[in-house]
Amino acid sequence: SENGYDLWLRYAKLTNDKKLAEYKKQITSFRIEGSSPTLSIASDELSRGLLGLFGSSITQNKNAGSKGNLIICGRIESPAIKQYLQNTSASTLGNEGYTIQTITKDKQKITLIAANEDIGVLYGVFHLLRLIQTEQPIHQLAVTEIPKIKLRVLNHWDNLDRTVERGYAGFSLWNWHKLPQYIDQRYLDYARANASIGINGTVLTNVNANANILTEDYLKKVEALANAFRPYGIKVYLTARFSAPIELGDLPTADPLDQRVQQWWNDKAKEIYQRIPDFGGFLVKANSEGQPGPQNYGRTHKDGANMLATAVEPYKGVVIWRAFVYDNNVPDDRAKQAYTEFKPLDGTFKENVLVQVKNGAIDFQPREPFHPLFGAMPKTPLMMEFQITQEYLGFSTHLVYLSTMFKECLEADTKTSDQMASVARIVDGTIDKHALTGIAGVANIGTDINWCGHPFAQANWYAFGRLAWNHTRSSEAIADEWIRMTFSNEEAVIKPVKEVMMASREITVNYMTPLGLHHLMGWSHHHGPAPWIKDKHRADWTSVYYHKADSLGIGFNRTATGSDAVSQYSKAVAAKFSSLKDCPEEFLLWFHHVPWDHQMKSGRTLWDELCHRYYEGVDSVKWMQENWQSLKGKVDKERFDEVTSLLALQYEEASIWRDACLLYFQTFSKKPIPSTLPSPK
Ligand code: GCW
Repeated sequence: SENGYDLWLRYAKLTNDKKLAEYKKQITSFRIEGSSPTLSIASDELSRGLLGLFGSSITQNKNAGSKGNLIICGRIESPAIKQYLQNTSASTLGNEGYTIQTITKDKQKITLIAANEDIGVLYGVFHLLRLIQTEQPIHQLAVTEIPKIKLRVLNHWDNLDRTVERGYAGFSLWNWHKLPQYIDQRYLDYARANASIGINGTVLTNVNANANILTEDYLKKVEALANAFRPYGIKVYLTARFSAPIELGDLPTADPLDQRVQQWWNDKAKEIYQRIPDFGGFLVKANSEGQPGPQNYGRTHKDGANMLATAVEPYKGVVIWRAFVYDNNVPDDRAKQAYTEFKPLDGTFKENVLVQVKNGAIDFQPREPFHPLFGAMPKTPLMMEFQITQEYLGFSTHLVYLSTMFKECLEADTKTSDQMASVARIVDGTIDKHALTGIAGVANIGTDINWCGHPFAQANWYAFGRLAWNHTRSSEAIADEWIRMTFSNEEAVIKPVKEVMMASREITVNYMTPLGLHHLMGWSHHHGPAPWIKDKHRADWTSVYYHKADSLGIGFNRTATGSDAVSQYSKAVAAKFSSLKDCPEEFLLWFHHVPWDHQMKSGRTLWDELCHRYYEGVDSVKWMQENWQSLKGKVDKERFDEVTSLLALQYEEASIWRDACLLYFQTFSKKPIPSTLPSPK
């Protein structure tokens, strides 16, 4: 049944007979040069993929000299591959890159998939299969692919009791109870899906960390997972609870400058690497939201990160230290804290430390300006942290394609260099010449049959991987291939679905937090609207802190007359955001407290514009529903019905968002809802 378990790897038989015939002519068999666990996965994938797509099986040739048009896969160093290879120097491909070339020799057509390492071959196999899945021509291929970012990692916020913080797709995949003996097929399917999009690392555990993961009993289980993932090119990382030396080691302190503490971590690292020689390293959330950290001992993030970096250094491990820090005892604007704490530490971290920065300075909002740390720490590799799970974007209930949001941040120009210093070019090491680079996505994966809860949430996992490999890819191209692989190659399906996906994030921003509003979500759950929440627990966990609506207007003044958070950006960017006139309207209320009568670019007043946005957002969900209905009979009933009900729920919730926010803000603006409202998207 079409329950979504197969993700984008459905390999449904091609329905275009003409194209099918062409592909079949082009590929009559395949051969794998060499043998290894990774190469057998590549071989299985080719057999399975081509069987599905062609509807008939393809033979595997064991020996050279076979006739017919064939695929040959293997390492560049293998003589059987080398003889065919055209103008590709192995040195440019690195460890993970690959080349796919069509070679014609004595009337024989060979599709060559070659790489320095086996994992590159597997990536190349997925690439070729994707071309066929999406009905692209393959008769004259000259592909060279090299990832732009080195560490492409999922962050699972999975707890040891299998609950998932901010997870909306069931429970954690990791069945700690049955590990290490029992390797669930699901682990392999997970690894395969990740390999198909080039993800090469996974942090198994929540950043709100439990020290127990570092005990021997758990490390055995982690080792079993690492062994299962290794052939798919995926390294395992763990979160390190900073106080673990106290909790597990009976030490009186976790002070990073204490020699016993250092020794404890050195020993722990040694123990881990004995089990898992290619262990990726540690991810750490310290001194944030109550988590322990070096500041508990009067030390800095640098001291903490470098201590762990020293421990994993002999084994080539890395430390990924999060810049998401905040503390309610810091009275300043919450948006400023990460920059305030980290910027002065630039240049003090060891070489195997990356600082992982969320895309925006608050917290994974539907829209945020890029984080001011990007471009501000040239001596430190900054790793991007996106959230794939939709904590503030309707959970797995709302259809929101996040690629456009990821791209908006990646393409933002920080103006911190003479060159075009987009966030992407900082993260990928181009601007500051970093070899160690990384990007993380907080996973939206769980035990739900379809992995992600919403059939369309799969597209966000997919898009994250595709962008992590190559951030210059367009959201539209990514959506196009995902739809073809996941649903159908029919234009009547692709067009409406792509339109819906491409518009979906802006629609969500409109019905949740338009014009730069943020964090209006209900306390703690972060799902529905609660713009009225104040003074519960702490100021900056409440909505009124962020929107600051009053009788004069609405918005957070972050200019020099307010919190001055703008000054954390480069001069040029700060000048733009500071100016009421030049500030892009999508960030207006992020940076300014604006009078209700302020005239917007549309000619409407701010209040009327706000009403327009909220109504437009909700009406556009109706438009999404209508589009989806046009697919009846064109996609399988199971997923059709599922998305139909989810969109109905989304419509209901979008309406609640609009009504709750407008009725509440109206108590300040004291203005009527305008009589002319926009027509849907
Ligand atoms: O987004 C917020 C979440 C917390 C999360 C924290 C973080 C893991 O509400 O659940 O904790 O950020 O990123 O550390």
